[in-house]
Amino acid sequence: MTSADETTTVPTATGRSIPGSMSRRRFLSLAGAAVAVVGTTNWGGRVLTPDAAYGAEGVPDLYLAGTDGWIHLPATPAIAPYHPDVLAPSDPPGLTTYIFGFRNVTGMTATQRLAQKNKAQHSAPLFWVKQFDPGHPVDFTVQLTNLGLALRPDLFDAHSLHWHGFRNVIPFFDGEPSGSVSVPAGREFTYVYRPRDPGTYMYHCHVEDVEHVHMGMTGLVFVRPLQDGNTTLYPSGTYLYNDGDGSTGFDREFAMFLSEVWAEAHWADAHIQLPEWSDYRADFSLLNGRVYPDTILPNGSIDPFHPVHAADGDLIAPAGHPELRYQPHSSLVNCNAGERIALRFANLGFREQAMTLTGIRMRVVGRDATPMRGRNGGDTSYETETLNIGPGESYDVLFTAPPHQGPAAFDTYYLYNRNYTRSDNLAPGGFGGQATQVRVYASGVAPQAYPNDWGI
Ligand SMILES: [Cu+2]
Repeated sequence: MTSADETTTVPTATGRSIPGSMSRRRFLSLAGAAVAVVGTTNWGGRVLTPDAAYGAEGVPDLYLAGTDGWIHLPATPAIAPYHPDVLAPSDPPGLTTYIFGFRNVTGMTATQRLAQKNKAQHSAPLFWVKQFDPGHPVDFTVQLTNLGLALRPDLFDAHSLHWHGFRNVIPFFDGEPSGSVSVPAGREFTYVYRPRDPGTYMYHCHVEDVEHVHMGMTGLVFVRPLQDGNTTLYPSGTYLYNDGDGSTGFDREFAMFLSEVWAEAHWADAHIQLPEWSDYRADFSLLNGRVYPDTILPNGSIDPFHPVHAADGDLIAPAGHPELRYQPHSSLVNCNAGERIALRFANLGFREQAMTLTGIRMRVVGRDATPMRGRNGGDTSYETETLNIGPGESYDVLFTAPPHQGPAAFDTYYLYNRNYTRSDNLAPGGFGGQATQVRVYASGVAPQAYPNDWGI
């Protein structure tokens, strides 16, 4: 996904912009002279010497690995011969679909980290960072390594990290491979971020991005505002934006990441075939990497800064669901009546989606990491029951949990794609899709330890 943030002005060799009236020949002549001067005086002849590119050093805030792997989607009805894939490993049971993806390998030993080859997850690890504070300037660093593809050693593709819609100061850390660096197999690189703009973003590998994104190398990242900690504007002290009035304060937050699986393309990568992308036809619509009703099953270990894994570094499946070992993100929203809930939506499938929350009004307070404020600061937020989310877009919405009605312990509201072929994936009785539940309790849901935490 190439986005506008990658387009910047091009400085000349002398650091000046090019006057519009200057001819190309004149510019080349000046630039050549500048290089010659710099080469002989300032840089001591290093101008044309290849030099290695370096990222940050030291312990990174987060360490991600790119590799391949397998996830679980409903096996029936089958899409012969593509789904389920006959090459899927039998351990854990239930795996059906070949993917490329990321893993959180923060704090692992080298042995554990290398053992995560062919153990990618989808969606990619959810993480967040605090807005850069000029008063306490601390960079956020993410190290990325490339473990290679176990099933396709012939595909020696690099991987990269690209925060979609994110304003990088320089393109070096952008991750778009023709304008910045990417990470070949066996190597590592550390990205440095100074997030200036709070909001919800998505990140993805930008190498062969139609393929790598669709194969699963994508997830959600968000930036917390500097206003966080202010308990005067809103009691929880947690906000979506620096609103100045508490209007984006919330009590709980849930990421809702939308992606898709075209079974034939995933099968093709596993079987050394080339998919014809103009035939694109998503068979599955996923919410946080799962399809309903898997979306309401428990989280795995998803706190990015306190990861828990098996002794060999592998992910631990949610209790009773070994097939979901590599899809750790739940989409179930648990809350108490009266609480204000933030939903962070991002879509990195290739189709527009329409997410409806029945019975509860949502207020859109942010789009594409931009608060809903006009040029004069006026409030442009709006209420809706349905969000139309195009590929590469993000939405921040708030709702207030309605009073508990009972008699059950919780009231259930459905959040689903109003295109029923995507909440049910075209097939009766088996293929779930982009749907989940909001469960409102009278009280007793504990505070969240991290986003998407159930509080139970
Ligand atoms: Cu990649």
